[in-house]
Parts: sequence; C-alpha cells; structure tokens
Amino acid sequence: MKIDRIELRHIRMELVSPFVTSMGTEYDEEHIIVRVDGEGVTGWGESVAEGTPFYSYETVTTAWHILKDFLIPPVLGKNLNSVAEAIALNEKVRGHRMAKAGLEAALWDALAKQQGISLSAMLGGTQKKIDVGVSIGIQSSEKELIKKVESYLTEGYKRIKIKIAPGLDLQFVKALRKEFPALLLQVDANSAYTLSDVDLFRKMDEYGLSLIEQPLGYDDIYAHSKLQREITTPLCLDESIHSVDDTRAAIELGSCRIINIKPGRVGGFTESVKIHDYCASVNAPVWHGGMLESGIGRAGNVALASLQNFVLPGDISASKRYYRDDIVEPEFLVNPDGTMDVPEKPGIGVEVNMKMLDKVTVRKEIFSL
Ligand code: OSB
Ligand code: MG
Repeated sequence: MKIDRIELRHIRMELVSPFVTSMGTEYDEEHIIVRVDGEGVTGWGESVAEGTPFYSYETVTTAWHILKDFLIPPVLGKNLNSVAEAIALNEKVRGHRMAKAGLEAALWDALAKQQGISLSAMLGGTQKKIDVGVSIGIQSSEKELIKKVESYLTEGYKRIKIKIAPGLDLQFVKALRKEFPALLLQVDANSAYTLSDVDLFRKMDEYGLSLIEQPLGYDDIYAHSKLQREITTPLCLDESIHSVDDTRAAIELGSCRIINIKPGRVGGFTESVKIHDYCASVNAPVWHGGMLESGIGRAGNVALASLQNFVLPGDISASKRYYRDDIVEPEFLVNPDGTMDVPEKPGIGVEVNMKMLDKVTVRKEIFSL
C-alpha cells in the first residue's frame, strides 16, 4: 500500500467522572489520533501519550514532535506491504513508544482493511469474546467505593481493580473483601511505594488479591524482585515494562509473575505480540491494560486482547464507563456475562464518527505528498 496522506489530531475528551490515582486527578483525557490514507483505504490509530508526563515521560506534545519530525517522513509516500517494513524504517528512533504505537496502529488497521480481515485475525487472535474488568480511581470513602463496585458488578464486569496510594490502601481492600468475599480483586499503585513499605504488602497478602500492580519505582525492576520474594501475592508490572527484553528480565529476576500489556507503553502491537508469546512460553499470564482510550484505541486493545494468553480480564471497559459519547460506532458495550465482543469486520471493525471526532479535535495537521 502506498501511503499518500497522514493526519494527526490532538483530541481532548471529558471523562464521565474524574479519575484519581497516586499520580493525580484527571478530568479529561488528551491523546493523538493518527489517520493514514493509501490506495483508497483509511486506517486509524491512537497514541496514548497524555497531556502530562506523570505516567510516562511522553506527552501529547513530545509525541506530536516525534511523529511529525521523525516517524511520519520516512513512511509518507512509501509503498508498504507490511507493518514490519514501517517499523524497520523507524528503528533508529529510541524510546517514544507511544508515538510509535499510534502510527503503527493506524498502519495495522489500513493493511487489515486492505486485506479484508479483522485486526484480531491479523494479530493472531483466537477469542471471539474477551473477559473484561474495570479500573476504579481512588474514592472519597469505603462506602463510595462499595457503591461503585456494586454498580459495575451489576453491569457484569468480571473483576475490579482499585487504585491505591500511601494512606489510601488497606482500608479500601479490607472493606471490599468484607463486602464481596469472592470478588476477583487487584490493586494498582502506579509506583507510589518503596521497599520500606514491605509490611503493608505483607498485610495485603491476607486479602486474596489476584495481583498487585507496579507498587515500586516506575523504572526499578530490581526493587520489585526484592519485594516479590517477601510476599505471596503475585506482583504485576506495568510502567517498568517497555519491551520483550524488559519482560524477560522481570520474569527471570522474579520481579513479577504477571505482565500488564499496553501497546502504547511497549511501542505497538508488534512488540505486544512478542511479549504475549514470550509470556506464554514461560507460563506467565498476561492481561490487557488501559489508558482511558477513545473507541479508536479501545478497538485495537480489544483485538490484541483476543490472543490466547490474555487469560486475566483486561482494563477494557464499555465506552460509557469513560465518555458520554464515544467517537466510534458502534460504541463498546460490556455483555451481562462480563465479556466484550471482539469486532469481526475488517481492521478495527468500528466506524469513526467524524462529527464526534471533529467535536473533540483541538488541533489538526495533515502531511501529504
Ligand atoms: O496504571 O493502568 C494504569 C489509566 C491511565 C494511566 C495509567 C493507568 C490507567 C488505568 C485505566 O488504570 C485503565 C482503563 O483504561 O480502564
Ligand atoms: Mg497500571
């Protein structure tokens, strides 16, 4: 496919409710939508770099710069027959994985559409429905949290993840476990703790958590190996994992037993599949994380999560859990049994609602021959 036009859009979408984590409070979500056109086919991708450099060093502004000045020029006008060819053209760009993943996703969508197959099938997915959970921000009280959990469980969600931060942790876990003895429950600290908090994590061992996500330094795989030796609950790394090499290091060091895969964090679907395959080969479960994506990014997440070794429910929730109006049609829904259908139409399998997309676009730039 000859790529003759690429468009970037900076979007801002208001969340249905503020999302509170140890990193701060988010009221709206800013991302970049990447559109590629070639031979009459349009592909869509989403770069999950946020407005702030708190989860990752990347921001909308850095990702825009890297896309515009480094990633797009080598690809524009090229005749690409595979995503691998595009990746090879940009191999020398170090890091900036969210920027890379946005462009890669749009190319995957375009190539899948040209071949008339779903993104899920193209990535090697086998599941027609995926198990989904919900990630809940820090709530003002245990009572508020229980109310929220109750309503998500009523909608069907298969597991609950709660955000924790120092001083806002054990009381929430205790309250949920008391109220819901059999709940599939996990916590995410977003790197808010240190090894001196080992006693807290020993206490957490008593509450049957499925996993503890990224408790320690965002770039400290070694410290996690020390903590994992002190506790029985499996650790799961998010922020620390950028590649299959990081994954191998973390698993071999004993830093975690479970991996959270987010295509944006690891540079795209290609690296995600490598991590998935490596984890399958060493019997380490993986699950799909989330970055509060719009329907465009969500569609890619659902396709990736349809691969065999995504055995734990993902942070992939219904569109309306995040936004009043999504920018794709149909919006993503959760089934009463806590699953989500994997789109079967070509590419990402959902249509972009251009009117809605225009409404949330705050900046647009077109690159063409
Ligand atoms: O740590 O998993 C995280 C959202 C933004 C940044 C980091 C994280 C998250 C979430 C939300 O937990 C997951 C979702 O999209 O539902
Ligand atoms: Mg996380």
